Amino acid sequence: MRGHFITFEGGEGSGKSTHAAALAQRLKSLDLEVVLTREPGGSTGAEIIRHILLSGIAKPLGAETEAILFAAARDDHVRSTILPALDAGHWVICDRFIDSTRVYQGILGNVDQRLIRSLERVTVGPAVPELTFILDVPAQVGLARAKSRRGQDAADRFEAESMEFHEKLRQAYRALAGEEPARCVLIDGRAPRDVVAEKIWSTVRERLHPDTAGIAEATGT
Ligand code: T5A
Repeated sequence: MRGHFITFEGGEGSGKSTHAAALAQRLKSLDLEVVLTREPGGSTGAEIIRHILLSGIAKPLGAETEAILFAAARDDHVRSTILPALDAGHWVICDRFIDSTRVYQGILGNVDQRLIRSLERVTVGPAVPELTFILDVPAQVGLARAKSRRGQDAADRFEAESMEFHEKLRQAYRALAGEEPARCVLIDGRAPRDVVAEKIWSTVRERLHPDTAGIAEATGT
């Protein structure tokens, strides 16, 4: 695995897609090869499973079955998209990954941690993120943003959960950031977009040195 793997996490409407795309753009401006992807989805098979999960038709089967479906999608995504890109030395930026399963299904859905960790071991293999940005916004702010973005469309399976669910989700992400400080960076997502983007960019520069990566790529060192 020669590339770099960065993930974005957080509640609904916290700004993950916005900032994953902004970071991808910045890395591309340095002539780096970047793959911007998302979960659930990011490969043909996983996009089919995304449709099943977000439509809510799997909800009656319970959180454990949903966790297994997210894992099936991840397995396809990791094998078809993420690992080939990392092996080719590319930068992979993923909108949601393992922490979403840990938090949504593990903590909020009460799925046994041993099952969550086993599914993770099987699906992720060497594709462990080096850096994870957790965008933190109050549930009310995130849901209002998500609602204004989707317009007249109906809320999906998880967005439609209660305010209490989304506030617990926020607390679970904050706790996770505290448990894994070497990988996870908690970012205040309430700040203006450019402030959030600068914080993300300075962290990536400090930890993964993209400015010199382009030179190394070009010279094969
Ligand atoms: N899920 C996923 C699980 O339960 N388990 C799993 O293992 C996985 C992988 C995915 C759902 O699946 C669940 C979690 C999710 O519920 P999704 O459609 O991919 O669903 O939805 P989300 O990931 O929640 O994405 P959203 O699009 O809702 O939120 P984002 O990406 O966090 O927010 P973004 O960037 O689209 O921004 C929302 C709006 O806010 C504005 C943007 O312009 C946009 O309009 N915005 C800001 N406004 C003001 N200030 C800022 N700083 C702003 N940043 C963004």
